[in-house]
Amino acid sequence: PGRIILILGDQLSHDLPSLQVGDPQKDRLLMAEVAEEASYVPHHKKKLAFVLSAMRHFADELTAAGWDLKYVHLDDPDNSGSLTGELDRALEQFTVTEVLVTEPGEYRLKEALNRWSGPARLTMLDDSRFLASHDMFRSWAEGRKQLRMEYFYRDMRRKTGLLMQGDSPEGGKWNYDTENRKPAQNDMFMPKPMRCDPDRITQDVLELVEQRFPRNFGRLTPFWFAVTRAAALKALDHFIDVALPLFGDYQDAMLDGEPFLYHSLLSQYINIGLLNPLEVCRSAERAYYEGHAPLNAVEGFIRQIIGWREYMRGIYWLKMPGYTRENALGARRDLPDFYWSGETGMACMAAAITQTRDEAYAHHIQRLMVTGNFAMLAGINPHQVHEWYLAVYADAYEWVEAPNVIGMSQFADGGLLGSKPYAASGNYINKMSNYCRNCAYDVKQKTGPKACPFNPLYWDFLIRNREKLSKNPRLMQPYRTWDRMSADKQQEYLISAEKVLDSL
Ligand code: FAD
Ligand code: DLZ
Ligand code: SF4
Repeated sequence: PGRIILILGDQLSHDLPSLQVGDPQKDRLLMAEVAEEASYVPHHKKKLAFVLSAMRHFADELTAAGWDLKYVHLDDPDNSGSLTGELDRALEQFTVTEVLVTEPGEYRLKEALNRWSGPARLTMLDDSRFLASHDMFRSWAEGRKQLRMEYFYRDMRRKTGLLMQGDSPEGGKWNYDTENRKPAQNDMFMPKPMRCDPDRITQDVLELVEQRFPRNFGRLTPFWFAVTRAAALKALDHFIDVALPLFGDYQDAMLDGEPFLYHSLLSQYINIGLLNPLEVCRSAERAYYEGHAPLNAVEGFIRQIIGWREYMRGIYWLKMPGYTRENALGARRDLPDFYWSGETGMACMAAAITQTRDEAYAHHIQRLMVTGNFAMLAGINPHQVHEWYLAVYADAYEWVEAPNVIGMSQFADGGLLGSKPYAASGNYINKMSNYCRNCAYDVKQKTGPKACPFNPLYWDFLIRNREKLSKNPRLMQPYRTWDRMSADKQQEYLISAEKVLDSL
């Protein structure tokens, strides 16, 4: 007798381990759209449509490749609402002794599958689409006093041979980040992301999402994401052609009216399995050796994928369960409503949030230094911040989102992931963007009703958390600056901050 192979919504890869070991002559595939996965957070409408449409396209490809596949639709009247429930139903229909699944990306679902006790044995395979296995990351992390992405990244360079000349990094340096901090200007030529027209399948899904999730956050149309591997490969080529050469220079830049700049917009395709992270890196590396893109761009891009992305996943599995509830700074305030409406006079926040609403996308510096920075400075409960990020981005899965939010952006893990909190006043945002020109607040004013809220909140954050943060060598300087201020000035900052916080 064959097996049932369960394929999850973010496992849409033809080289998935469970498909590699499976036998189309004997085994049966199961894919299911279920309420539980569609609602464990209130996903953005575009994210729902993206996942469901990509699942349906992938199922068609598998069937065309000769697999016997059972596909359960969300509006199937017998749908049990959960993946374990669908396994139970499939096992009533087919007698098998083994269920095969590639390890889920999220702890929540892995636990649910491990707890499942059906009439068949469940075998879980390691997900080979990542470079670092759990064991490899654990042994790398063990025995280190401090975990630093940079050293992990160098190991991944050596392991993959990406941008390596023998044992040495291409160009003599491992990291060219210092060249990647230019602010952008509006008169620059801006590449546009590749847009795909929705086909019949996607149109059905768009109707379904509007009908089943009318109140979810986000604008559903225009919907232009790639939903097949072939289209995602085109999006990859398009990025390499038009944006990669300047990806490095403007990696940290933000510009009003330009949500995408020189970013790749590939994370949602990689995370769902339509693109393989290593193939993406090899394409970028090829562009460097062919003279199409400079080293600072290509190294920076590759570092995000084989460095940060893998590192985040390692931290997640090292620290779960419990990681998403960490709250090292004891932040308790509720997430302000304007994270859902975009209605705020802060131009930088309004831009990041409305763009998130429209596109299910914001680039890294917006996520980190605008919405993330504000939440940390204002002392928003990190679990609520985490749930927001997990819901609103098309690329959001907990294994990558939680370390970025809880660790990198909120410092809620107490500094496991970053050596200091990414806290910044309006000055940083003004340096890296042009948002402040059209803002209801004045970035130059430090206190008072017109002052940029980031300014007093920055000091309030440092003072509120002085006991926990003042020993951090990288924060010595700001605490010294504070101590040199007059008592009146200090008081003005704290009163201004209180007014901002009261208004949230
Ligand atoms: P590019 O700027 O073009 O970068 C290239 C690729 O590098 C991305 O596609 C992605 O695969 C990878 N990458 C870059 N930065 C990171 C990072 N910090 N961690 C992991 N991979 C990275 N990324 C997600 O994939 N899912 C998330 O849910 C997510 N949540 C985030 C939340 C916060 C608070 C922050 C600060 C970052 C988050 N990131 C997340 C990381 C990063 O912001 C996104 O990967 C990136 O913005 C995706 O857009 P892009 O494909 O245009 O990226
Ligand atoms: C994100 C998502 C959504 C919205 N819907 C489904 C679904 O209906 N069926 C499914 O198998 N997977 C879905 N997914 C992706 C899963 O949530 C994802 O596989 C787990 O979170 C593990 O990473
Ligand atoms: Fe953002 Fe402050 Fe600049 Fe306004 S002034 S855009 S709130 S940084």
